[in-house]
Amino acid sequence: MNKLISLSLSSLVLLSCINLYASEMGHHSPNNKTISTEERFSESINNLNFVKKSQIIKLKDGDSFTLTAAIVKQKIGNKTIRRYAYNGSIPGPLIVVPKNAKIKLKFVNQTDTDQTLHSHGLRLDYRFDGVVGIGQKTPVKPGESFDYELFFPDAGVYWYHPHVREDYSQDMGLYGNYLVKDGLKEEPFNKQISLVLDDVLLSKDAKPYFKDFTNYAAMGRFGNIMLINGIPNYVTEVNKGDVVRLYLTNTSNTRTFQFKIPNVKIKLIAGDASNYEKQSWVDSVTIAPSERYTIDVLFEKEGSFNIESINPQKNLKLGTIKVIKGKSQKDYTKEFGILSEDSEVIKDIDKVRPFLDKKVDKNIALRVKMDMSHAEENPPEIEWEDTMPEMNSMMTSKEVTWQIEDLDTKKMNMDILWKFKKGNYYKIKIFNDPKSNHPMQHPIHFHGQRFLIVTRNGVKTTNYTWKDTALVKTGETVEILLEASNPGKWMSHCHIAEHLSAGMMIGFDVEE
Ligand SMILES: [Cu+2]
Repeated sequence: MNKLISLSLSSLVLLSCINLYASEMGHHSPNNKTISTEERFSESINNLNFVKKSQIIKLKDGDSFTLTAAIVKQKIGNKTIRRYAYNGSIPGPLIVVPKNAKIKLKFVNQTDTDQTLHSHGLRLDYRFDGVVGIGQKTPVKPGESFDYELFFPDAGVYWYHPHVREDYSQDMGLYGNYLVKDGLKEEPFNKQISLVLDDVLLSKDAKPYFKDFTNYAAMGRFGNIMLINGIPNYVTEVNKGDVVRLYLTNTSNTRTFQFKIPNVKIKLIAGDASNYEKQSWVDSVTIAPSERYTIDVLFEKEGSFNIESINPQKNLKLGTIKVIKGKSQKDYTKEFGILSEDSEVIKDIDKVRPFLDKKVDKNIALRVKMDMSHAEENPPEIEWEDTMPEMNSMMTSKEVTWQIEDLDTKKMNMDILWKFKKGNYYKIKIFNDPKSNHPMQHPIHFHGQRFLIVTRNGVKTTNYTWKDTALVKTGETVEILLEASNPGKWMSHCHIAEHLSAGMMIGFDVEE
């Protein structure tokens, strides 16, 4: 939405009303319902502990672990704000487990809102997927707990977060990584660091979060302060000569990052749920909400290196890597210089290759229904920034419905319930309609399964990685091949938190 948008008369009236009640407590909303302060989530920081440093927790097969979500406070810039944290930290503990481990995780809710724990990307038992109404009967109420049984069949980087009002609870700080290690593989790097990318909105025009609806429902709540591992101006230190493995996760509500460290060589290793077939050199990594990428970086020179997110509108500095002259260590420079292949991933995908050219099984289109007239003639492929913050903040899930339409059955959102058979592959063609009222990119996530991105605008992928989320840009057609490997009741949805709250989800079953 770069250009001016013309509004219909009714929406102008509506928007000005919302504007009033957002700034004046107790004002009447468009529905003539009194909005009281109770309907906002609390912003109090009384009697709260400060957020702590995140821990690394190593677990083995059969272990049990307790994860407690609670209310904390955090100083960001010159503001101290109310936050949510898992085990006191943002991100929550980095949970390191061996591949194929089964873990019992007791989740305790000490926040003041309903929660669940969703383990993003894990092909686990659907009853422990944390989706209310599908795998889990009820949310975990404040003061209650729930015992999750987790299973980690795939090596790589995954993450956990609530699956109730993500636009609020996740934005408040509820997210953390799982790192699943394949103990048999040699790892040619000196140091590994998980970088969780996020942003938070603390500008003077920021609107509060409301209990009964989601605001910023058009573009999502873009933050104005960039966070790595929960903090602005993140700094870390590595030694000169180090090859550093960076695990990137985007936990923001809506921001797509174009991750870059200028003046170093970056090697792309892995996507969401596996290594790439072949490693490659990259300048930057485009990472949408909920996606993960693993990269190796060689720091040959001492000095300060910026971590940036670059886009056509802004260059954002996310943090700094300080390269110091450290003590001598194993030299992985030679290994770093080689682009290797992962024979296991290649073998795994060999089994799937016969299905890559199969016919399309499901056709969906991504659209929005809102009380606004046509927006743009040439919308950008990715909305990198909130280009219309005033209007975006006023659009709520009551006026905006984001839609996934099944083009064959004409069904919409949760009226869609696909039936898949375990062991089969399904080609799903996703069209992001650029003529929709407000076209925008959507990171489409499938729960409990993995898939390959087969084509983008008809162009075939030449180097595969298993994915659980596909960024579908405005106007783009993306074909994915879903491997129905994990039986149960599941959902697929856009991972822009506000789009999910505004309806953008479908259901699917995988039957034995
Ligand atoms: Cu979306």
